[in-house]
Amino acid sequence: MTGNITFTMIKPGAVTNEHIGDILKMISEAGFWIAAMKYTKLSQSQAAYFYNVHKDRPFFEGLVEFMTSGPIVVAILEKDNAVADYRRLIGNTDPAKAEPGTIRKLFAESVQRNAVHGSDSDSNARKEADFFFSKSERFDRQGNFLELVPATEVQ
Ligand code: IDP
Ligand code: MG
Repeated sequence: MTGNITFTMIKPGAVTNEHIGDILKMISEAGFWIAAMKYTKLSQSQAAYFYNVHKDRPFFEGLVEFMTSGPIVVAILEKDNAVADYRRLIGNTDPAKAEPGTIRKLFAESVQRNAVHGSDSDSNARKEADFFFSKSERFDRQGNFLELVPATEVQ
């Protein structure tokens, strides 16, 4: 089976406020299969690399500090139209602008401490998934290893 995937992190804040269970429940009920998952903590260099696209933004230093401040949950989510559907489920970056019922509206504390990450494109989803998980750590709904299209073919 070829996965249509996105990548998520439950960020520090949402983890220490004990929202892991609430957020995973919303993810499952929205039809996403949790293809891979782990509990980890980002190093300074991992956080800086992950958010490299934002390195010149005024919020970058604070973002790296926040993202390394405590444990996170990282996961690969599989579903048709995963990237767009997950962005809809999490809501706007700024919880004040997020739709009611979205994960960020419910659990974000601020624009920075906004509960979860969601990939913004298929190619970034693939890069982010490969950054955290090996081939033997991701599974499809039948319990087999999740086969993904070669990274070079992901737009
Ligand atoms: P996204 O997470 O909705 O894709 P991005 O613009 O990619 O939003 O920003 C990455 C992360 O950087 C956000 O999720 C948030 O934690 C943080 N961030 C974005 N904009 C701001 C800001 O204006 N102030 C503080 N933190 C911000
Ligand atoms: Mg983003």
